[in-house]
Amino acid sequence: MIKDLIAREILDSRGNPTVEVDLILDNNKTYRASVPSGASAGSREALELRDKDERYHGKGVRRAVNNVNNIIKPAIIGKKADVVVIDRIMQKIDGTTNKSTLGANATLAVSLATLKAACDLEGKELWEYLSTSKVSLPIPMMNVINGGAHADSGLAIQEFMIVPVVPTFKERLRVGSEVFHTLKDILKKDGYHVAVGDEGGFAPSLRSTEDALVYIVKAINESGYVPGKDVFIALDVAASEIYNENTNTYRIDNRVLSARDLLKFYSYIVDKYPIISIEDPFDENDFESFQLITKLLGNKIMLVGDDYFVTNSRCLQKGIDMGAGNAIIIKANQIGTVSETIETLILAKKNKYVPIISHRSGETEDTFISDFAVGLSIPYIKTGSLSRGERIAKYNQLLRIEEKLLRK
Ligand code: 2PG
Ligand code: MG
Repeated sequence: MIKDLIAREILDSRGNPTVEVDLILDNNKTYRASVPSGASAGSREALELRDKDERYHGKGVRRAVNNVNNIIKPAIIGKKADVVVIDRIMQKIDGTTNKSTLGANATLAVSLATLKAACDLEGKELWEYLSTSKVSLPIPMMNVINGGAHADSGLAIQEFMIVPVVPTFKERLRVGSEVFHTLKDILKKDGYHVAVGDEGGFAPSLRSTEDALVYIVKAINESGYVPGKDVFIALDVAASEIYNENTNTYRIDNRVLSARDLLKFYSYIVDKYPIISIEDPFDENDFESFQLITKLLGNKIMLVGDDYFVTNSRCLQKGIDMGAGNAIIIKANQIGTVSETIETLILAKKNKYVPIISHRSGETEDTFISDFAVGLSIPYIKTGSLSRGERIAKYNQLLRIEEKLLRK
């Protein structure tokens, strides 16, 4: 039974406040969870409640913390640690479709802490507790060059990721790390800065998208791997960030492109480089262009909806009905509870949308997404580059899980 709930304001990897919760059971054990935070958030995401006062440039989360301590706590004390039940109670108290009363940062922290308590009561690890069938280790999409809202590299595309597809997770991590360090060397040799952006990837002032792609292919080759065989490339354009709604155009590589011209550019780079997926290729409200690119490139690559779908089953259903996209980013804080996250995941799988679990650009040391990836058999994980502790913590957790699975 839940005996106590303590929420507090902690800092995320960018030094901004976020919510952490300790849930205490009547056996006096404590279960801790914290929530991440996005920079290029979709407009349909559940509300991340911020204080908007003088503290922390308005980013304080004392209201969300108070909602846990004063509203959620009295409603769940004495209840069993059952995540579906606790989520429903919070949804009912909240009463909105986007968690705007309590804040999705408040509800997700409680939801995750409840999940951790429930699985410990069964003596299981989180990934074991979540698994219903055969589990597998995900393929990482590692964000080695940062642009967009995550860095001041000047690159329009937010994330250039390498995707090592070698057999074990341990080897995928090794390949990723080797390519990352080769990339560092060749960027340095050409006089570029190799400081890292929010997700631990480099943020060099490259001239264009193609320049970044060329460097990545070179780094894969020079590391002794074969681009398009051992290692692929994934892109997150986060196109809402480069979209101008007044002119209905996109700014990329010092050019201003219509959706149609942008689509031509995507077709061109997909032909030329070993790209396996493009995330949020157009503005989050332009489902028609998303539908069109899926029609044109859907048999070659994954067209991934992040801001389009925001881990929300209603938004995903719209994509399914239109044939827009064929893959989906899963981020628990976009919807605000564990059970709704899993509902969206099930809907995606049922309709053959490839799920990709993801961190946020503002992260904490909580590694729950690694366990989700394995336990829920999610084939891909986006959790940043090969630097920064909050990213590496997720990779290291996957190493531990794989080791345990191989020992079985
Ligand atoms: C994204 C994410 C994570 P943010 O757009 O996919 O990489 O970025 O958390 O800033 O929304
Ligand atoms: Mg994204």
